[in-house]
Amino acid sequence: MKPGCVVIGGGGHATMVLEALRLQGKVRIVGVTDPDRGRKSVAGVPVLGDDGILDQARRLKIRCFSVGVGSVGDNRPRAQLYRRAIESGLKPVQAIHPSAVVSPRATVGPGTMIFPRAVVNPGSELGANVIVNSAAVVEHDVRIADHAHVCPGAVLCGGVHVGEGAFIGAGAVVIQGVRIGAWAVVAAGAVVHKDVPEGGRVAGIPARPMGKKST
Ligand code: JB2
Repeated sequence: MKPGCVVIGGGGHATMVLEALRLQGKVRIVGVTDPDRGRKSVAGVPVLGDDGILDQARRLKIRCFSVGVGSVGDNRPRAQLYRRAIESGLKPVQAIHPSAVVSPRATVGPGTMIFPRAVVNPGSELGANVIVNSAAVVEHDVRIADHAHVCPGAVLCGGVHVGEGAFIGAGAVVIQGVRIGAWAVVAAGAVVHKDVPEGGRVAGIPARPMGKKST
């Protein structure tokens, strides 16, 4: 029998995760956890309760999980939920949409999700609990550390490094070889041609620290 799976979080991102898991067909989706008591089901999947459910996983025959919270702009909640589920003895499951193109020479970490029409090219290494969102392009030899989120339509050119928990906004372009520091934020539509330090926040074309006027 396929392992029982819970999706943590029941908003918009969870609907994407649920669809990828369903189409992948490797797990039996048991339910969703969400603190919002008004939410009874998500995309036809029952909301089981809040994250306290994770401690009852054995009784509910749940063996694995996927983080279904997108937490745009701050990946810390996603990282915390991932650790919480691991501490509850659950195994992270990948959610790779069948229309994504993932090179057999790329490596994809546990709990990582790759959404429709995304591309991950040879030599790239994706850590745990990473999101490569719809139609994002991860070129060759890119490294993306745990909990980072590459939003829809973003392009990471060859050899880019994305640090732990970094956030790359929709449609942003990171030029080849650039390093994005841990927990940094790249705004939607930015074109990044220089390294961004840990915790840095940049926007614009070319990207500059947020809050500073272009000259
Ligand atoms: O600690 C939590 C928690 N915090 C918020 N545990 C659990 N299990 N669930 C949590 N949530 C729930 O996540 C909220 O109660 C809410 O139901 C859900 C967040 O839903 P929302 O649609 O606001 O955000 P999202 O993270 O699912 O989606 C955002 O990020 C995606 C990447 C949206 O901006 C999407 O448009 C975007 N594609």
